[in-house]
Amino acid sequence: MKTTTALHFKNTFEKEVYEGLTAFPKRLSSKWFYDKKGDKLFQQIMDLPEYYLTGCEFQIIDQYKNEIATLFQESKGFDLIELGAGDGKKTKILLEEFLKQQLDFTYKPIDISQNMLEELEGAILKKWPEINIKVKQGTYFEILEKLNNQPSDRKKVILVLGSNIGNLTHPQAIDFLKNIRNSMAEQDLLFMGLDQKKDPEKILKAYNDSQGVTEAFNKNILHRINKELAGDFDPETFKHWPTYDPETGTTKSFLVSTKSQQVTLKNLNLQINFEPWESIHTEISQKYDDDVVNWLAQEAGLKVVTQFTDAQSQFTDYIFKT
Ligand code: AVJ
Repeated sequence: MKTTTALHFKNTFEKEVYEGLTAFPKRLSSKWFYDKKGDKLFQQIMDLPEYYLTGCEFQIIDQYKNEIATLFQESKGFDLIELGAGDGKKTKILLEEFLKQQLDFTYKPIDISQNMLEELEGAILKKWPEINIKVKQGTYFEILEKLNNQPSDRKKVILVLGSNIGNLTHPQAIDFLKNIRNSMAEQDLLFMGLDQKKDPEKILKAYNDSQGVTEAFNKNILHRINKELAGDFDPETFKHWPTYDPETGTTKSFLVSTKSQQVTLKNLNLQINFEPWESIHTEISQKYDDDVVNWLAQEAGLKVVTQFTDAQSQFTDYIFKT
């Protein structure tokens, strides 16, 4: 019983869930994974043996921290702005190096999750009380908007680790990079980690781990809908299904209904029908190569100036300038 009256949504979550589940094919955005439970599950994912991304980038940063610090340093000081800081596990290696080299810097971690930010700030100040840290909660978009509206002459280094932009399609990634570029002056740098194309089997395992943590992470979006929109999804009747297309480098994750069923979301006054084996597309995790990265950069008016990779070229951290 779809309502015939005008629809009023309390927030973008309601609006996007409504639009995504009444569309064909059905979809839900991966940005809704990250409630309190989702944050915890993603932290568990980063510790999984199959989820090689975190370990690879950790290793790269640890190996090249000295060179990286030299590229970032600036006599008048710099602001390290991290988009999607999470628990800051990899960034802490850099912070430690900057402190060791007595660089003048301010750390500005930004995350969509206030929880994660509070934990991060607490952990950092406990370890290094002398650090200059200013946390900010918000989406990438809101933060970039703010950066653009408050130009500063201090050098900015923008950090986006963990292949976080892999959740965007190429056109969305170009838009995002253009936005970042608009906030960058000549001296500023963008440091971005991007997961590379590799053995499809290895990629698939990273999104389908043996302990089922990624499955729980994917299904958490259904639990969240149940909780926040008074829904009656039975997550057990959906199958976690990641795919990897080596031609495009796109990993896609789905939730597939194992039977014909009807789901009600009371708060949206909405009933949704699922055909047997009908899918909900929940995430893309794009994999890259140097050609694609150079193309994206060029489209956004950026240039790759340096790059660091691990011994097996599984993951690469790129430094871009305007
Ligand atoms: C945080 C977007 C980089 O796509 O690899 C991990 C999220 N999803 N396992 C990724 C994720 C499933 C992750 N990013």
